[in-house]
Amino acid sequence: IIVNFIITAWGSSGRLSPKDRGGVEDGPDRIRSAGLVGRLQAQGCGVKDYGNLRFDDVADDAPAGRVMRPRAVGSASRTLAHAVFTAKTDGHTPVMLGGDHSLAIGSIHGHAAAAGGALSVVWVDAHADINTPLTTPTGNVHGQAMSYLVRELHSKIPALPHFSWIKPCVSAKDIVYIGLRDVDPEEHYILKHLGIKVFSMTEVDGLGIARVMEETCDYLFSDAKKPIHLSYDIDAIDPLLAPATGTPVVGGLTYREGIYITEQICQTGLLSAVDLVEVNPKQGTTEAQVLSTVQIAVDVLLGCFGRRRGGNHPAGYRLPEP
Ligand code: 4U7
Ligand code: MN
Ligand code: MN
Ligand code: MN
Repeated sequence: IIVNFIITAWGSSGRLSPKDRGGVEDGPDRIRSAGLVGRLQAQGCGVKDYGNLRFDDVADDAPAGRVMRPRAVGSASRTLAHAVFTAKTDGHTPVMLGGDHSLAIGSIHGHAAAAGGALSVVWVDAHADINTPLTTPTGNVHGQAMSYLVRELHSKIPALPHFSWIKPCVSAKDIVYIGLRDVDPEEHYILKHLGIKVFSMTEVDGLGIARVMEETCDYLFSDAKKPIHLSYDIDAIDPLLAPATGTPVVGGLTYREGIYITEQICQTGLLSAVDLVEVNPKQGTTEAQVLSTVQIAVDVLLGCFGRRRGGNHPAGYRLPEP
C-alpha cells in the first residue's frame, strides 16, 4: 500500500479543560515515546512532528456560568485552530494528540476553515460530548466540544469569554457517532432532535462492527464525498484494555473493533485529519495499564494511516534475485 500522506503530529500540552485529576497533558509524550513517529515512517508515511503547542496560562479565569476555564480553553483552541489550518493548507493530514477532547473544537474548526466546503465528522467515543454550556452537568468543556461546532445548535450556545471567534462549521447530518454508552439525557435529546446518526454499543452489538462501518460509509457518501475528520477518544475502547483515561465506561469496543474502524476509515481515502485524545498516564494504576492504553492509541493511528492486520509491503517491492 502506498501511503503518501505527510503527517503533522503534536500534542495539546496542558489541560484544556479542568479535570478532577490532571495527567492528560502527558498523553502525547507517552504516545511519542512508544515510537509513533518511527512506526508511521516505517509504514511509508512522511511525518513532521510539530511538537507540543504551548498555551498561556490565563490568570483570572472564573467560570462562565457552568463552563470552567473558558478563557484558557477558548484561546488555546484558537491557537490550535490556526495550527491545523496551516497544516491542512500545507497539504498535510494533521494528527492531534491529546490532551482532552476539548481540543476537537480548535481542531475541527481549523480543518473546516482549510477545507472550504463541508466536512464529515466520525466521532468514536463512549460519550457524545455534545452538552451545551447550559446542559453540562460537570462544566467540563471536553463534554461539550461538539455543541460549539454543530450549526443546528448555534442558537442554544450563550456567549462565553474567548469563545466569540468560534463559528459552527459542521452540519448535524454530516456527523456519525460510534461507541456511545454514556450519554446524558440532554445530550440524548439533542442527538434525537437533530437526527444525528449514532451507532451506540447497542448497534455495535446488534449489527457487528462490519455492518456499522458499512452503514457509516454509505451514510456519509450518500451525499457528496467530503473530507473526513476522525475524532477518536481512547475511552471508546473497553477500559479493561485501555484503562489509562479520565472517564472510563464499562462495556466498550474490543481492540479488534477499535482497529477495524480505523482500517475502514483509511480505506475510504478521505481521511483528512485525526484527533487521538484522552490518554491519561496518571489514570493507570500500573505501568502495564499505561503501556496497554498507549499501545492501543499507537495502533489506532497506524490503522488510520494504512497499517493492515493482513500485512503490508512497500509499493515497488521486488523479491531478491538469487
Ligand atoms: B470525554 C459528561 F457528565 N457527559 O459532560 C460531561 F458524564 O471527552 C462526560 O468524552 C464527558 O471523555 C466526557 O462532563 C468527555 C459527564
Ligand atoms: Mn470525548
Ligand atoms: Mn469519552
Ligand atoms: Mn474522558
